[in-house]
Amino acid sequence: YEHKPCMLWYTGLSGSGKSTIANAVDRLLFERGCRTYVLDGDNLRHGLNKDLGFSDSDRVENIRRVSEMGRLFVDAGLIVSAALISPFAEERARAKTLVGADQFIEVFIDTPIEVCEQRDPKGLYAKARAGDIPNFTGISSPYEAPAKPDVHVHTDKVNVTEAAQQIIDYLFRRRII
Ligand code: GGZ
Repeated sequence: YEHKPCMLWYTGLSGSGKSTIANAVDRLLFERGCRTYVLDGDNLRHGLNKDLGFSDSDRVENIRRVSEMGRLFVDAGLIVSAALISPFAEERARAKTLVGADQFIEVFIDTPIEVCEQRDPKGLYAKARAGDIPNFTGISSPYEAPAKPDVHVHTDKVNVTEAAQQIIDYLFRRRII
């Protein structure tokens, strides 16, 4: 299968399902024979971005590094998935410019904070509410939802399989795959 390189940029709250959906899409693309790579914010924070915390300026730097790295993989011809909260519209716009507007696909994983907090798979929301995690997105740090995402995934209406298919359908329509 032939495909065009691009960057799928997943944005959404902690616990919204970004990584899960990005990995489901990546698997489908891989099965089609696409060359792909996943950049996960939480994973990268254990290595490349170990020195960064969650202040506004550290998040800006986190997003900058991931976009620069993503750009290298796109240049190498891959379909890159970046899953980061990326709470600031301005930084997402910067990433889009850096990667190239026509190769950048903003995917909004739209899960209401009540649902994320209910799931709380790592107990982070409970800790943030208790004041044990400062600058927690959605609680003590802002999240700017995308105004016009390329793909808007309503996770209260679709499951992971359907969400992944919605993104694959978009890539078909755009003739990327
Ligand atoms: C938000 C935090 C925080 C704070 C730790 N705020 O659900 P997770 O655990 O696995 O993913 C979250 C991850 C967010 O890292 P990102 O690199 O995606 O964020 S950003 O794009 O804003 O730079 C969460 C965990 O780190 N985590 N503390 N204070 N999320």
